[in-house]
Amino acid sequence: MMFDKILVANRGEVALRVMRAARELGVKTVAVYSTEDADTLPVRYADEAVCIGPAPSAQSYLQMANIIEAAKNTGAQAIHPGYGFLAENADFARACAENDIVFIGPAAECIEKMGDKATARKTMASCGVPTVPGSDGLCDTVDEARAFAERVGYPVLIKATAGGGGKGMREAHSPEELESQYKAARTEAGAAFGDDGVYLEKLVLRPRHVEIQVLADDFDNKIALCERDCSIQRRHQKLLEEAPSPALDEETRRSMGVAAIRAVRAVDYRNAGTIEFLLDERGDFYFMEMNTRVQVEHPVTEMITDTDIIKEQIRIAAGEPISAAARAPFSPEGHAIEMRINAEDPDHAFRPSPGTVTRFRLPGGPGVRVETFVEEGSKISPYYDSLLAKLIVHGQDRAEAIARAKRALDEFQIEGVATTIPFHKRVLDNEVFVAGDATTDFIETQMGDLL
Ligand code: MV4
Repeated sequence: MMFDKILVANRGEVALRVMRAARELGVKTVAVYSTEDADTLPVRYADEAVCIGPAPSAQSYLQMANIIEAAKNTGAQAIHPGYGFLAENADFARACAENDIVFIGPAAECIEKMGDKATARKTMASCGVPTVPGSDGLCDTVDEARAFAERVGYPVLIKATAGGGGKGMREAHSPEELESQYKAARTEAGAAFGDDGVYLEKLVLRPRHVEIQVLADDFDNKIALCERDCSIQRRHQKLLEEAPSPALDEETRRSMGVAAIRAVRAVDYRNAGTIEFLLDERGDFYFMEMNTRVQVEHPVTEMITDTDIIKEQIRIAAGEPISAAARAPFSPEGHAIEMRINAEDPDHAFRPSPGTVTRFRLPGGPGVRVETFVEEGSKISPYYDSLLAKLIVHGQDRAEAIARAKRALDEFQIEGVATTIPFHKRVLDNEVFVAGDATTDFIETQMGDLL
C-alpha cells in the first residue's frame, strides 16, 4: 500500500525533487534540516520539517539516530535518502528496518555486496557480466600483484576494494613501478577507508564511462532504462552527462542492457540502481561498479524514457509494481544533456565559491528543465557540496539538444557566486565533444588550461 508520509533524509535540489515526486503520489513529506539550511526551499516545501543538528554533516545529515527519531516522531513510514550522505550506508538501511521504517532503496545486503568492489567484481564475473581481466579477489601481497601483472601485461590499475570514485587507485605502467604503486594504493586505501584491501585490473586506455539505469520491483519486473554517458568528469566529479551515449550502436546498447539485468538478478536487487561500465575504444564494455542509489544524473534518463524514476522508487518501496507505462517496451526518445551548475570557479581550478546569490534568473522555453533549490538571496553554504542547479535539456536529436543547451546557458543568469556555466559553454563548443568522441580524459586533453 502507498505510504501516507515519507521523510526525506537529504537537502538541496534532491530533497526538493523527492518531495515533488511524493506530492504527485499523494504522499505527505517530512524534511529534516541542519540549522544552516533552516531557511531553504525544501524545508518550506515539505509538509513538516524537523531540525536534526548543526551545520556539519557529521552532526546532522549523517546522524542516523536523529533522522530515525524524526521519522518516528512524525509518523513517517519510509525514508528516502537521496544521493550522498546515508544513501549507500548499509547500517542505515538496517537501522530503518529495525525501526519498522521502509528504506527507499535496496536491501542492506545488496548495498554491502556492491560496496565491496572486489566482491562485486567476482559476483559479476560469475554471472556472465563482462569484467576487465583482473585478479581473482584481493591481492594480499606485492608478489601476487606482480604475478598477475606479468600474466595480463602492463599497464595495470591497482584499486581499493573499499573504494569507488577513484580513491585508492594507482596505475602501474611497468614492473619497476609496481611495488611502489601497490604500496601507495594500500596506504591510501587504509587511510581513507580503514580497509587496505586492493585488487588489480588491466588498465583500459582512454575509456568512456557509460552506465545503465535499472529498476526492479517485488513482482519480478526488471527494467533497463537505456544508458547515460558520463565521460565528462574532473577528478571523478561528473560535470556533464548525456543520454543516450553517442558511442553506442543498437547492438551494444542491447547487450549492455542484458548485462545490467544479469547484474540485478545476481544479487536479487530491488529499487533503482545503476550499473557502471567502461567502454573501450573497440566498443567492448566491462563492469566497473554498481551504484545502489538514485544518481544526480537520473533526469537525463527520465527525459528520454518519459519515466519518473523517483516516483518508481517510492512505488517499489511501498510494495507496488513499477508503473505499467515504465514496464512497457520503449525506444529512447530524442537526446538529453545535463549540466551541473556548481558554485565553483572554473578559472581557478574549480575552487568552491560560497556566498549569497544576488541574482538568479532561470532559462525556459521548449525542452528545458531545471532542478534547483536556489532562489535569489539564497546563501550557498561552504559546509555542503557546491551543486546549485542541474540544467537539463531535451531535443529530438543530439544536435538540437546541444543547441538548446547553449541557448539555455545563455539565458541562465546567476550573480553573487562564480559558477560552472562558462565551463559548460566551452564544452558545448568543443569539436571533440560535438563529434561525440569525448573520453574520460576529455578535460585534461581538451581543457588543460582549467586544471
Ligand atoms: C578503470 C579505468 C581503466 N581501467 N578500470 C575510476 C573510478 C572508479 N569507478 C573506476 N575508475 C576507472 N577504472 C580499469 N580497469 C579507468 C577509470 C577511470 C575513470 C572511469 C570513469 C570515469 C572517469 C575516470 C577517470 C579516471 C579513471
